Parts: sequence; C-alpha cells; structure tokens
Amino acid sequence: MRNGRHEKASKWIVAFALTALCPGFLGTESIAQTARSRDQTRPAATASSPRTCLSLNQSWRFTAADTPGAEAAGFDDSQWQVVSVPHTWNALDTEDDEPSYRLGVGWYRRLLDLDHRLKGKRLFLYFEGANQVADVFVNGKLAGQHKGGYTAFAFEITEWVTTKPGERNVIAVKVDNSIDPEIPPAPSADFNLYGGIYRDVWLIATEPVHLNVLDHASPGVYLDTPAVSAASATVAIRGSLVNSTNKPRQIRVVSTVLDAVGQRVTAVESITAVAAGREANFRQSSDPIPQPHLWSPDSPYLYTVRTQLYDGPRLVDQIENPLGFRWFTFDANLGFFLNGKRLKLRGTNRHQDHKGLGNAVSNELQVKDLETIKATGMNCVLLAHYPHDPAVLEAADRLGLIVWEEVPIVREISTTDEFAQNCKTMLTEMIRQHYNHPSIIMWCYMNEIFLSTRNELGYVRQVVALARALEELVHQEDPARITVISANRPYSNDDIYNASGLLDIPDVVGWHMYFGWYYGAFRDLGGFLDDQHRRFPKRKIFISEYGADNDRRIHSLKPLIGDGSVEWAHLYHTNYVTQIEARPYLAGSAVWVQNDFGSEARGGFTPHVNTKGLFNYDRQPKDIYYYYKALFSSEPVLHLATRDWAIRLGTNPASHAGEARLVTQPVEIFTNLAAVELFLNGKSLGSKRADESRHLSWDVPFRNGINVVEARGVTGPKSISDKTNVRFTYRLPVLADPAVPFENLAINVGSNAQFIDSDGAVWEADQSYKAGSWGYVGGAPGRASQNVLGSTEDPLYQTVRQGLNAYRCDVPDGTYEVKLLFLEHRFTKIGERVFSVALNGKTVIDKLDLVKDYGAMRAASRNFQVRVEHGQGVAVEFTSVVGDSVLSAILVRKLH
Ligand code: GCB
Repeated sequence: MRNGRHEKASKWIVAFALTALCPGFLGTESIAQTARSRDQTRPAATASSPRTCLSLNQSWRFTAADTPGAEAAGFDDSQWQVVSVPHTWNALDTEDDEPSYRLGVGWYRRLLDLDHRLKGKRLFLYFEGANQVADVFVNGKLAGQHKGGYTAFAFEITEWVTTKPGERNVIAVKVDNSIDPEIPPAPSADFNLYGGIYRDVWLIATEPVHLNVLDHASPGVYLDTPAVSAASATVAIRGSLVNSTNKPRQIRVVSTVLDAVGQRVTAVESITAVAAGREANFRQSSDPIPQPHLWSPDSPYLYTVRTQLYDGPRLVDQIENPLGFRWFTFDANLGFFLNGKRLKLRGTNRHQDHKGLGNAVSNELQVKDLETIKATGMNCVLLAHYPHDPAVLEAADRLGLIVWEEVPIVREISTTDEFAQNCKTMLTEMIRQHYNHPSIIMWCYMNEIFLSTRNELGYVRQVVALARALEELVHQEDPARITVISANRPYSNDDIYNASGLLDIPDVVGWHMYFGWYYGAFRDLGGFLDDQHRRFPKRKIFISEYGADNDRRIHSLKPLIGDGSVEWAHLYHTNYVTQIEARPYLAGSAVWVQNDFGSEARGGFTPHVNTKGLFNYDRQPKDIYYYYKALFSSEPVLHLATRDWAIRLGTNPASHAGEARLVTQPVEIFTNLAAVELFLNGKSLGSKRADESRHLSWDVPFRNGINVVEARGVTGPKSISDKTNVRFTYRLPVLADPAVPFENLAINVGSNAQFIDSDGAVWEADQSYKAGSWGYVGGAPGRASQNVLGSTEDPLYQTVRQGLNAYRCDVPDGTYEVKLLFLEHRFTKIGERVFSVALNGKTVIDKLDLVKDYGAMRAASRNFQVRVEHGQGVAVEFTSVVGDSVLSAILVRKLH
C-alpha cells in the first residue's frame, strides 16, 4: 500500500489544497465519524460551513482488465486488488526493460455509505484527475464521462444514491488510457500516459442552494483584479449559483476579503435572484483596498476571498479562494515586468511523475518539488506539458513561483473537429479550475507542434487555424493573462513556425533550444535568438526549454555532444546561462527539466527515462542542480561538483614505475562565495576568486585510493566548507609494469566516456592500441540510441566499435577471464552481420550472428579463459564473414 503511506503523510497538504472548494474540510466534527471507520478524517457540516467534503481516496478495489458488467451495483469485486488513490497501473511497467506499457482499461469500484444526515443535500463526485477517459457509474447508472487525463471533473449523483441507514451505494469507474488520436496528448509526446485514478477523489455535499460545482469542475467563483497598483487595488468577484429547490430564491452573496492572517479587509454583498431549479450569475466589485500587499516571488502575499451565500438569514454555502494582487507585462526589448519592476524569469520545467510511482504521486511529494525549485532561488516554474495537481498550484501561490501552465497539445494534432473540441474543453477546464491562482501568469496551448513533420494537404493551415481558435478562447476566458506557444528550432531549415504565421498568434513565444545537444553547437544559441529578435522586433520571447541528458554513470575528460556525460551537461548549462543572461530582450528561461522523468519510447542512457533533470528520477540532486542554486539563491552555496563523479580512474602517461603515481583531473565547484580554497588530502591547492559565472575548476592530482577533497570559503563572518571523497584507481600506462600488480581492465569500447556500472566498476573510455598498453586495432566508433534489451547498463552497450580487426591488452603473463559485450545496434535481420572471434590465435566464436543468436538490440556477452604466456598479452581478433565486426565492451580480469 505504497500510496496509502504517502497519503497519510500528506494529509495536511490535502487539507490545504482543498480549501477553495471545501472550506468545511478542516472542521472538527465528522458526519462520517459515527457511521464508519474508514472515512473518519472528514469535514464537518457545521453551521459556519455548510458544504462538506469527504475524501474518497481509500478502499477502492481495482482490476487491470476490461470487465463487462463491472458497473453493476451487485457485481462481485471481492477478488480485485484493494488500492488507494492516487493510483496507476503503470508504475512498474513503465520502468521495466521491456518495450511499451499497458494502455487499456482498468476498473475501480468502491462502496459509499452515506450518512442519513446527507439526506436533502446535493451530492457530487469530484475527481482531481483520471487518465484519460473516465466513465463514472453510481449504483449501475452512468453519472458521466470525462475525457482528458489532466483536468478535474465533477458529476452530480444526488438522484442515484441512497442515504437510508443500512443501505450502501457503489461507485464504479472505468478508466481507459488507450491512445485516442482525438484526445491530446498525441502518442509522440515525450512522456508516459500512466493510466488510473491518480489524483484525489472527493464527495462534495452542498445545500440545495449552492455555488456551482459543475462549471467545468471550477470553484464556481472567479476573482479578477481589474485595477491594481501599489496605491490601491480592487477585486471583482463573479460566479454562478444553483437553486435546486422548487421555489425561486433571493440569495444574498457576501464576499469578504481577508488578509494573510485572516483579518477582514473589505467586503461586498449583493442579492441574486434565482428561479426554481435554475442557475444565476452574480458579479461584484470591492471598494478599492489602499496600499495592498502585492504578490511577488520575493513576497508572495496572499489574501483570501470568502464567498458566502445566504438564503434569508441562513448561510447555505461558503467557499474560499486565494487572491494575489500583482500586474505584469512583457516587453519585446526589455523582457518581463512584475508589479512595474523588471524581473528576469529564471525557472525550470516540471513533470509530475516520480520513480516507482508513475503519476500516482502524493500531494506531499508534489509540493516538495515546488519547495525545491523555490529553494534553488528560481522564480518561475513551467508545468510541463499538462495541467498539474491543485496542490502544485497552491504551493506556487504560497511560495511565490510564477507559473506557466499548459494543455497537452504537443508535437502534432488531429485535424478533426472532435480533436479541436477536446482541446477547447480541456483548455476551458484548465483555465476555470486554476483561474484564481495568482501564481499563474501564462497559459500555453501548443508545444512544438511542428516537431513531427506532416505533409498532408492543409495540415499546417489547420494547426494555425486551431491555434487561432484557442488563442481567442483563452483571451475570452481570461483576458488578463498572457498566452504562449512554444516552438522548437526546426530540424530542417524551413522556418515553419515563422513562415506559417503561427508565432504571430500568441502574446509571447517560448523557444525550445537544444543547440549543442540535438543539433549545432552551444555558441549557435545566441545567434539564433538574436536573429529572431532582429527579424521579429516586436515579438516577446522566452526560452521555455533547454537541457542536456546528464547521467551520473557517464564521465568524460573529452566530453562530446550527445554523450550523456555529466561533463558535457556542465559545459552545456554554463554556456547557455552566460548567453541567456547577456540578452536583455529575453524575458527569461526555464531549464528542461527539474527531475528526470519517464518516457517509455526513449532509448537514451537510462531505459525509458529522459535524463535531462537537475535531479534524478528519485529526486536525488545531480551536481548541476547546485550550479543553478549558486546562480540564483541568496543563501551561501559551496558545492564540490564531484558527487556525481566520486569513482574515478585514470592514467598518467608520463609516470614511470616506482614514481608517485599522480593523475591530474578536473574538479568543478559551483559557488556564490567570493573566493574558494581547495584542499586535497589536507593540503592546500591554492585559492581562486569566484565570479558571476559561479563556476570554478581545479586540476587536482589524484593518487590511487581514497582522496579527500575539501573546498573552504568565507561568507560574512562565517567559514563554510564542503568535503567529499573521490575513490581513484590508478591505471599504469604499461599494463605489465611490475610496480602495480595487474588486476583487471574494463573498457567502454567505442566511447569517449567512462561508464560506472552498478557494482561501482569503471569501464574506461576507449583508445587506440599502443604497445605495452591496450586499445582497438582498426574500425570506427558507432552508437545506438534505442533501448538495449536485457540490460539497464545501456550506455555500455550503446557505444560500439565496428569493423575492428582486433582488441589488444598487453597484460602480464597469467590466466585471465576475458568477457566480451556485444550489441547488434544496426541490423534486425539474420545474416546481415556475421563475424568470428579468436582469442590469442584460437577461434572462440565461430560465425557470430548477433540477431540470430540473441536478437537485435539485445545485450549479449561471452566469457572466456585464456592463459597468457611469453608476453603475448590478450589479443582478441575479429574476422568478418558478412559485414563488419562489432564490439561494445571488454573486460580482462586476472584469475588468481
Ligand atoms: C522538448 C519537449 C519535451 C522533451 C524535450 C527533450 O522540446 O517539449 O517534451 O522531453 O524536448 O528532452 O527532448
């Protein structure tokens, strides 16, 4: 019951997140208390908060199968698994080594005992999110269907349930995460579509006269700040109320603005007439509030607006919404302004999933992500690539993080009316549900939509037409906020985003920039942006993504584009930041991405994971995270950026037998201190002044064994230090040198990078053979970018040397284990590549056909023993039968 545990820990956050819809949530007396044990933590129907909310997260039964008849009240689900929400059926199969994960139907069922005191109330089921089509049944009747996996939905169930003592109701929910081309996101999206009820579920009980619960599952009340300045601010309140009685009513709507400590600031009231069985809208405007506290990242001051409905003297409904006073503009030359002051947006993108949990992440863990982003000193977060949990928006309001939120219209569209309609509904839901969060500044409705090039007639025109319709919709729904479309630099040079007119539509354009990762070189970034700024001088631009995969198992002294090494990623980020900060017209930037995240189709370094995170998938920080902290945080930061490279290996070609064997390798430091002194094993290596780059590097002479590295600096009156160990293995340039007895040699063949395996062994970067040493003879390097089946150490297999004649290791005489690792990375048919392998003159593999013997893209290895005599070393020779030979890695280990 993994999720149950998280839920318990996060109870207070759940409570915090739900106050908008359910101010009664925190009440003391539970109507459920007397009746049942399982729903005991529930809100009260007290006089002051007539609306109650009951968590329905616990006690579901689940089956991962489409089960005919499962909606029926009397269906026997006793054999189903007991689960709690948040739940997904894809937590594990998205992380296994097999391609694909289960897309299909899952059923959930739950009993609902309704206290007799709920008789006469209006009852609603409220789902914060279920991916992606949910059919909700109550006592066998369809209460409603919702499409789209990332927005909330509510259905009224009053007519179908019983509150009679001793009688029970059954909720059954069919959830389907099958790919549906009519529902965004498109399957080409770079993230997993985990199926399930993965956000909180509530029962909301209101009086017959109540604020609308069914307006796209919004709070039913919308706050605007039509006039706001440092001198004064007003709040406009609008919403709709429902009269489910059979008499017309005159309802008094009272809206009270409370300050951050709950003191009344101002109030406004009005009367709304509502006919029997009908809805009616209301609009109110507060008196100006003098010298309002403004909301900003530095001071995220939150007011609350409490909206109460009175039927005569009786309070019949009450909800609360957050209110922040702030105003903002974008300028094509000067970037972003908040409350009249220039503010460079500095942030990161966040996906919601988490290692081991999929998208079924507790509110507590979600909030932790936001707290981490804030603690980095960032001021903004892009919620990629769909609306996020309400707890996330609450946290952003409270912490002062400026939010960009988006609907999952990514990479391609369906050109049907149905797709367009689903996009519009989703967009409306997102805006209405999250409208009152002051943290939200930007609504994005299209993400790199031309990434998948499609040539059918009129496709581009249809994308543009959809964008125009969505642009209009956003401005209609929310005239005060900024619209954005994000664009990738086209891989071909057709300039399609500009040529199609797409980027002329939104208020702001977000660019996804991967120069020096997917294409080009770092230095091309500035040129590209300057060119855009020159060609479109009125356009407001922002870098909404930039990032590079960064796998702590991969390290290189000569990093290369696309190698996944930590060192390349460090070069990439430090280079980008310099160029971004130098361009005042850029409104800001957001790193791709805060945490590594699941993406089944990815065959990168870690199977099915996008590893561009500042944090790993399990939320452990990578060294690069501290670079951003040193850049943006006002707290002192001194970080030895070698935590990710704590197991090292190297050689010093200049050293001879018997010499102190020191090998110089770089150690990076990310700091915002003025100066840092570095120590190795207690001895100073000198001081360096740090500057705005927040980045220092030392050449450190490592010795064989454990090296203690320590950085020391001063901040104000305080000294601070950071200390860590590096385990260094010295490799003799001459393998047979008697000064250090040879143990083993592991080589990441075909790669410029070292690879640290799960046992902590380092597989060295490849080199060409030199007598006395080791290396390849002949051939050329190659690389696969698909997932390697049968291994999680994909990088070791993915880089290969092909067409090689031999691999030689001039080890001293003795008996050795020789292990050869292979991968067929290019061919899928039998007979396309066949070669034989000989070890010290003896054929050990005759006509190896990797596809035939193991399968394409499947990790393969062979072990041999060899006796080395007369200084012959180990020589692995390859003879081609059809096509080229290929080798992924080699291990030579001395047997004692
Ligand atoms: C992008 C996409 C994002 C990907 C990212 C990447 O531009 O918007 O969904 O995950 O690039 O890592 O390639």
